[in-house]
Order: sequence, then structure tokens, then C-alpha cells
Amino acid sequence: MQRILSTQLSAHVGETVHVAGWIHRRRLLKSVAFLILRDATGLTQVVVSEETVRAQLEALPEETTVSVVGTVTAERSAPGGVEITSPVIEALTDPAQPVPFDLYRPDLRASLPTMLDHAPVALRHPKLAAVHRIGAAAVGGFRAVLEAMSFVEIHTPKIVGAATESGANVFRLDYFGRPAYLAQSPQLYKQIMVGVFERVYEVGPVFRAEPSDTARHLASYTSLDAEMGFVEDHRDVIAACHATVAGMLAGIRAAAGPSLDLLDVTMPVLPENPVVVHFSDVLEMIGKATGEDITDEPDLAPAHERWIGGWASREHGSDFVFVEGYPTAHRAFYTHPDPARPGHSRAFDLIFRGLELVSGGQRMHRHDDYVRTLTARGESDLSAYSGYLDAMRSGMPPHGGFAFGLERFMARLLDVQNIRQVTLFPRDLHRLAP
Ligand code: AMO
Repeated sequence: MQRILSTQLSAHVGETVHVAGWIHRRRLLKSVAFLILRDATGLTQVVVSEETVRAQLEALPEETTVSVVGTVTAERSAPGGVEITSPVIEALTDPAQPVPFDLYRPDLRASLPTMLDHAPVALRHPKLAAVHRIGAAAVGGFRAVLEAMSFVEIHTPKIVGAATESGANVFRLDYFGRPAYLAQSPQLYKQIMVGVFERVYEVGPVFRAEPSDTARHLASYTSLDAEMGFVEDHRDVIAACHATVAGMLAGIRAAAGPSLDLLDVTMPVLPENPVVVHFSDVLEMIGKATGEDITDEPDLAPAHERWIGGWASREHGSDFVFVEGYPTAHRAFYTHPDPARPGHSRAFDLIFRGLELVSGGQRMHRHDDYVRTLTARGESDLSAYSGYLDAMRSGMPPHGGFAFGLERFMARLLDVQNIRQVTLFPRDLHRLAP
């Protein structure tokens, strides 16, 4: 008999059906026992009255997978208004090993380390699973909106010959006797691919050897990258990034409604037009508001990001604010300087509820500018950049792009303290398993 899912049961009242899933909870009362069965779509109540079936159920702990054949019966108090009666139960595995938490409680009561140590089972909790359903919907929205804007999806190498972001946090590895690195970003390849498709995007893992333990850094995270050609300046890139955020939020609303309800998520406010403020103006505003002298800061500290996030919310009713014009010296080598403001660049960050979510900007596109910049930054051997520099020598249009950290996005969206709470299997200074 073909298996059906818990959400399909109500269409089969009076029929004999086959369901299967995990034992979410057993309630062994005196006269009757209940088996709450969990599948990917929800819960099914199974009523056990017969002695031998009850004895069988008593020996099957929570999380054991079982198959049940029984009759669908209307019952108003059961999940979905139906339950299964007269069941025949078959265990599909050995009885499950106990875990240090109850998955049937509305919230998983365990510390973060316990949850992460037991992630393969903890992730089955409906609220934890909902986090990753929302993440999947966000990525679906990212893909859909970029496809609609004629971006082409690419897949670039994750083992590379050059550091792209900064030499400091790169994982080195032995590549058949030669030095190589785990890709810190698809930056160089996505730029090269603008020369092929004009507009490209990528969803993939990137690697950062983050030397410190913070609540917002992972050693491996999911980067949502885009890059586009023939831009006027970084403002075109900001417009595309803004549209992408809107697409991600729309994707989540369309595909993850029940998960948003389960987690009681307050969806962020994204105004129709992006809120954009210059880096120098941010420092000036913070200086005025706090009395701090921060006019020479090369970057925004986390406290400054929180401040500007609060400002955007108060002044513009927006959960998002773009900061443009970061000092060139503090950005990656490919950053396009702002010809109108010496020392400042056409790079931007997008701050979401007070945390940096996106970096992006216009890139340089002339070969000689790259050689000069890389040399000035102390790169004596440019051979590691040879393919990239070849592209720059062969007619690259003015271009720019941006990258989101998916886990950062999820952390702010769901308002959690630690990025690990929204990461499937976090990798950090201490954690390599599970
Ligand atoms: P950047 O290094 O700023 O820029 O990274 C882009 C975004 O990725 C996220 N992020 C991280 N998330 C979790 N753990 C980390 N260790 C971590 N590091 C970064 C942040 C950040 O805003 N090539 C450029 C992007 C571009 O210009 O297109 C880049 O990688 O959300």
C-alpha cells in the first residue's frame, strides 16, 4: 500500500491507509495508548487499544522510525481532525537510542553546545527544522529574483591558488605538493564570469579561518554572491542588492509561511527605495550622538553598526541600511576607488538590524589598476592571479557585485544571539563534528 503523509489523511476518512515516520511521542495511559507519529509534513495521532500492539509500542522509544497501517477516523481533538485507529505497527529500525532532550516539547530545552553535539537528532525538532525551511526559502527567493533579472547561476572552484579577501583568515592546504587555499569567496571567478554572461550568481560554501570565537563568525558559511557588468557605479549594484533582499523576503513569505508562524517571526521592513548613507556621515552622526571622536576610523565597529541600524529604524522605518564610501585602504584590493572622494571607495555594506549582512561595491576593471594596486599591497608574485588578470586585460566592462552571508541573514531574521543557532552543522575554532 502506498504511503501517505500526515497532511493528506483528512481526505481518507474511513479508509485503510499506510503512514510512516518517527515516533514523536508515546502517551501510555491505562486504558489506551497514543502514538504521535511525525513525518516531514506534520503529526498524526495513532490510537492503540489492542494489548499486543501496546506491548510492541512500549518497547519502541521516541525517534524510532515506524510504519503504520490503520483506519482513518474523524476525531476533532486530534491534529488535523483525524486519527488512525486499529493500527498495525512495524518498526523500520532498531529501537532509537535516547537523546538528552525531548523532541515533543514545544521548545527544545537544551544548551547550545548540547544541541550542536546532538545536531543530527536535535534538528528534527519542528522549530529547528523550521529555521532551515526558512533558510531554504530565502535561497529559493535569491535564485528566483536573480534569474528574473537575467543572472546566470555558476559554480566556481573551492580550492584556489590565491587568497581573495585577506591573507589573514585563509585555510592553507597541500594541493599535490603545492600550496593552495580553500576559497574565501568566489570573488575572482564571479568577476571573470561577468566577461562571459554579464550577470552571474552563485550559492555555495566559503571558508574563513576565523581565529576568534564570536557570535557572528563561522569558519565555513554559505555565501550568496552576485556580480553584474556594465554598471554606472556602485549605486546600480546597491539597487540590484536591494531588489535581491526584496526577492528573498518574498520567497520566504511564499514558501515558508507555516515555519514563520511556528517561530513567530516578525518579518523585517524593507522600504521601496534603499536607505543609503555615506561612511563619513555615519561617523559624524555617531560622533555627534555619542561624543566619541571616531572621525579617523577605517571601518565600522560592531557597536557602530548597531547604532546605524537603530538610526535607520528610527529615521526611515527600515530594518536595512546601505553604508557606502568605506575607506579604500580597508577594503579588498579589487575595490573601485571613488574618484570624487579621495581615500573613499565605491564599496558598500548592507546593515540588517544592526549587523553587517552584505559587502559589495563596484570593482576596478582595468588591468593596469590591478597591477598597481596589488603591487602597492605587497603582492610580489602576481602569477597566482594570472587568469583573473588575463580577463582584466581582455575587455572587462565596469562591473560590481555583492555577497550575503546566509547564516548572518537568518540570525538577524530570527533574532537569535548566536549564528550557530541557525547553522546546520557549524564549523568554528572548536567544532569539526558532527
Ligand atoms: P565579505 O568578506 O565582507 O565580502 O563577506 C560577505 C558577507 O559574508 C558574511 N560573512 C560571514 N558570515 C559568517 N561567518 C564569517 N566568518 C563571515 N565572513 C563574512 C557577512 C558578510 O557581509 N567578496 C566579498 C563580497 C563582494 O564584494 O561581493 C566578500 O566576501 O554577511
